[in-house]
Amino acid sequence: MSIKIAIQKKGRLHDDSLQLLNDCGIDVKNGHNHLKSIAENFPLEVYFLRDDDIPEYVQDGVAQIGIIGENVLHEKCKQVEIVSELGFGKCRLSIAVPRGVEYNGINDLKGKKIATSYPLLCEQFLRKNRVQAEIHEISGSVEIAPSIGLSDAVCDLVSSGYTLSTNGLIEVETVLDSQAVLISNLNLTSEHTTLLDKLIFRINAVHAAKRNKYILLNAPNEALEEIFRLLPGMKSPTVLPLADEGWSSIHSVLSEDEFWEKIEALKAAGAQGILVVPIEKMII
Ligand code: PRT
Ligand code: ZN
Repeated sequence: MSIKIAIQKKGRLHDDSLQLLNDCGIDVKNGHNHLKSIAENFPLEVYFLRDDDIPEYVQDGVAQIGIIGENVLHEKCKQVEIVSELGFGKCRLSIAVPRGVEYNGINDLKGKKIATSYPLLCEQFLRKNRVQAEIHEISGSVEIAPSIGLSDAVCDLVSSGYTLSTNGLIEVETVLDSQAVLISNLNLTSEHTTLLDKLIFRINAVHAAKRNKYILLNAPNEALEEIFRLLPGMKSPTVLPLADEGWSSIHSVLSEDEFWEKIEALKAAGAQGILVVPIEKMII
């Protein structure tokens, strides 16, 4: 018995999806020349598909789980559950207008023509804001639509903003913030649920490891109290006496968000020889 996962065959989510499985200790060959691949050390079959098809395949149970951008998931409007946010494939669906066009707010889109590959999300956004505009669905190269006279604005995916700016467009509204998510079929068998739980456990360990760093430092014993206050650790820091009398070595875990501030404070409290080491997996 194995669980089937659908991931993008090629494109922006392919490498990160495979890398995530890999970081979870699951060996899968890439899908450039295959429709499917069987993992060697986990009961997992990987299907390589166009991203647009993944929500439907997961809804229908052809694959029990899948990795997909929230933008595609919400546009396709299928009945599946989001079980984990994966932190890659980050982008936003935004409305942009040509530079130089006066824009004072969303009401300026009234009666305008908007080109997009995301007609449903664009429509929902306009309706929520009580703006009536004409949506023109196109399947690619949305960013050139205004310059060839096809539309007054675009509703397209943006990550760095480079594509919009080189096409003379300015982002004016965010329709959706998106990232890759793990989705699952709504009617999993108990065997599939058990396998999915195992996979999520590993994904959480990978994510926790990425958010944290292991640190080692030396400090004079009189500074320990202040240093303990700064270091929450997973439970409490490990303290080992050094050969030098009156000194200790302290091991702990710091979260990425507070990392630099804490390092500065630790130095100020008397810490020396601070070593920072990446964590491969972190089981909380
Ligand atoms: O062949 P298949 O249908 O599977 O792939 P695809 O061509 O439909 O999708 P692909 O591989 O381009 O993107 C897959 C997913 O990656 C998207 O659905 C998003 O969830 C996510 N993603 C993240 C992005 C971007 N960032 C992104 N920047 N998808 C597309 N873009 C495009 C955008 O459309 C625009 O053309 O990149 C351009 C903008 O990039 P910047 O950096 O210039 O702003
Ligand atoms: Zn696609």
